[in-house]
Amino acid sequence: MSNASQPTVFSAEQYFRMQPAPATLDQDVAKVRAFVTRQKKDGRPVVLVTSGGTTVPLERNVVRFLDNFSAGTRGATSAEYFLQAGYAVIFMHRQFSLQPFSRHFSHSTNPFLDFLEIGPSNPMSPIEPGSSDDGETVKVLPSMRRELLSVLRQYHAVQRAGTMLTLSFVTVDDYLFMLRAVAQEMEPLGRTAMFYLAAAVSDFFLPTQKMAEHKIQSGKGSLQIEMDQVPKILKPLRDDWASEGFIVSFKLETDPNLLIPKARQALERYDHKLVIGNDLNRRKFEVVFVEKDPTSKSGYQESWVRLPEGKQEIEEEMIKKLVEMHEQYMHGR
Ligand code: 9Z3
Repeated sequence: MSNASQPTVFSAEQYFRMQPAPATLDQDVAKVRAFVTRQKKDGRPVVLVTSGGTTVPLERNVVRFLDNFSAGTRGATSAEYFLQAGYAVIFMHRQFSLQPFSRHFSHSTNPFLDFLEIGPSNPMSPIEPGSSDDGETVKVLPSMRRELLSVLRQYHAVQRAGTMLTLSFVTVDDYLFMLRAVAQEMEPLGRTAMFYLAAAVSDFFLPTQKMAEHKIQSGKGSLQIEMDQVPKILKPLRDDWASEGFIVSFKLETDPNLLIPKARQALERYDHKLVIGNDLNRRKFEVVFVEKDPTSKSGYQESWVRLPEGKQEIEEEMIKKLVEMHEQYMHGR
């Protein structure tokens, strides 16, 4: 694969006319509408958190696809801190990527089967529901109880309050159609809406009409695929779908020297509130908030957010700062 030749550049409108909408979009939109109406009535700010990577299928009957590294840690962690700060969260994530609360017991880093044990069921209540016939039951290891209890309490509180709506996408098409539809549904929230776009979205896609219908066959030498550019969606998001919302996007780079110039370029192009720059290898320890600032010589203001000593999650600091910025924005400052 190379990007030597110029890929076709589609406008967002062309893209949405050309690509297929996800089959469950209408159902998701109905859920978002009901959720937004309820949160607006309750006077809660709403944040759309996007999380995880998008795929780009190479065949219509998809066997192979292009993917990326994102596990959805940033999005799932941030969603918890937004909930703690009193926000309602629309959590739009890549199917099977990390989710708020359950992320603490992910199958790869902290498998939940490892902190369960089999023990005798309570002899005082011989018909303990859920126990097996031979008097055994499942118990949580004493060493894990405190952690599990704390996460479970928060999870149940959010469920009771009805402040989180979870949606999922797989492909970049799903993601873009869903982002547009959710943003349009959030329009009535005006300035109380925040968009926190942490998903790692592919820059390239393969238009349906250029896609092989069946599994690409080997035996014909090397595989050549030319992809087109995904349209720049932040522009219509800012101009047409969520003109009043507080839009925060992320810029990911692997060359630290590009981080600030690229974040500034994104602000210039899309005119949203804030770009959070992160370097792939340093993203859990430091990020940079880049904003426009007409009073500074460069026209921009950068402030680094770093993981404080003794803390585990940089998202705690990031969300604290964002909530303050959003409050000022909501109050017209
Ligand atoms: C990010 O930069 C996120 O912070 C990460 C989080 C994907 C690095 P993890 O899921 O990683 O916690 O492992 N997201 C945005 C990446 C992106 O696609 N940005 C586009 C770009 O850089 C602009 S929208 O061009």
